[in-house]
Amino acid sequence: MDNSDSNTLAFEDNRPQISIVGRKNVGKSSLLNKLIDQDYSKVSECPGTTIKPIEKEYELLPLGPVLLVDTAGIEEEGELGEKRISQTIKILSKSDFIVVVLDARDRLHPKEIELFANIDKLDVGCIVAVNKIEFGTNQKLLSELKELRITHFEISCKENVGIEELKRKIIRSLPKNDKQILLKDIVSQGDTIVLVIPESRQIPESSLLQNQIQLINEALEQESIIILCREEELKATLANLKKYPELIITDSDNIKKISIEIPEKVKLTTLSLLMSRNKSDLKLFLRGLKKLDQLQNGDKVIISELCSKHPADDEIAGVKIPSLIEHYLNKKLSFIRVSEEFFPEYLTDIKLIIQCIGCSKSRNAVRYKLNEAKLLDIPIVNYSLLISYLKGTIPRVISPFKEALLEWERLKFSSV
Ligand SMILES: Nc1nc2c(ncn2[C@@H]2O[C@H](COP(=O)(O)OP(=O)(O)OP(=O)(O)O)[C@@H](O)[C@H]2O)c(=O)[nH]1
Ligand SMILES: [Mg+2]
Repeated sequence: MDNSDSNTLAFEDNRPQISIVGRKNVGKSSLLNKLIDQDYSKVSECPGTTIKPIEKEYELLPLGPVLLVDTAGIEEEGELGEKRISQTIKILSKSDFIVVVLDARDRLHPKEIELFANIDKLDVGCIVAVNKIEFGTNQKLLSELKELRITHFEISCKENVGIEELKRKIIRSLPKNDKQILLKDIVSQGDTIVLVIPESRQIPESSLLQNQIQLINEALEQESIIILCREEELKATLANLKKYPELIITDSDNIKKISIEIPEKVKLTTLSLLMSRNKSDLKLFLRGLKKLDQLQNGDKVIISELCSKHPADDEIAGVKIPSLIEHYLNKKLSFIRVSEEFFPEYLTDIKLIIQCIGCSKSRNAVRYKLNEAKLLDIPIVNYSLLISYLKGTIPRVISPFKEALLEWERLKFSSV
């Protein structure tokens, strides 16, 4: 059965996506069919049979539902090939796990080496399946894999060899669906935390409330003390305490003022940074920030928005961020607002991506955007860190996050 027409990639789906990738004719579709024990994706001896992603929802026991995706071959082939290349980027950026299929008879193809290099840029699990082993395995292929320190599984879809082992390995390697945490890892029992209730127009109210509740819950679970106040009462609140709190969480709008008023030794951060850090990669964003100062007049900068339109979004993405940056750099840039699932293919020569924090989106939706930026080698930063930086409050706002702070220190001494 050919299912090539049923291929809408579900954006907001939180089922882990397992993608089967590789060159044409290596047996990707055969492997998908073997894994699910059905003739689902079309198999033929003709190279180029699968021309677009074929999805299959599957109950991978004992793990649960996953989305298996069979893909087109990765080789370049004129104009159509170009499209498939960017299709590969789309597939990789959405994958939670990747199975690369190779033909046991061949040596590594440059496109396969490029594929491995791309997978390396992502924080994603990967298994290499060397298929058609009944023909015998090319020793040169094995030494090339060894040189790249790539471990592999030997399989034959035709003879049904190694498929069950491969399946078990995939199950063991899939990332666990860990719950997002806001605060737990940075506070300890007995700590006092002051949450300055934001008036934030930057975050939709429902999401704000939900995050504040989670924050309070986590603080209580950690047996720490959490005090809530408005900005006007912060001074009086602190005056009532015998010592400074271990952490103050405030709004990006008043972070500058508060950071001046509160002694350096007190850890201080913003709610939007707490909310965004679990959906993102602070270290990647800090590296992106470093590129901000290098922007020149006319450089293209993407403002990437994920969330459904909130009246405040327009103001932040369309007005606030561009004018803050241009004012800071004293340069005129070319801002392009993008809200598609993937960055449009016609966009080239982008110097920086500024990503919204995705406050009403799943962690995956944000992760896909970060992966895309990594694969395209474009620096990326999110609204939250950018605004803090432009207000001169970095590294102060990253003070509670040890790894991010270390990265910032490292970047100070690096030329990147
Ligand atoms: N001998 C042998 N043939 C295999 C094996 N696995 C797949 N094939 C054959 O290889 C050919 C290609 O298999 P597909 O599964 O269509 O390969 P694909 O990678 O999906 O190919 P495209 O969709 O064209 O990129 C078919 O004729 C399969 O029957 C295997 O383990 N051994
Ligand atoms: Mg195929």
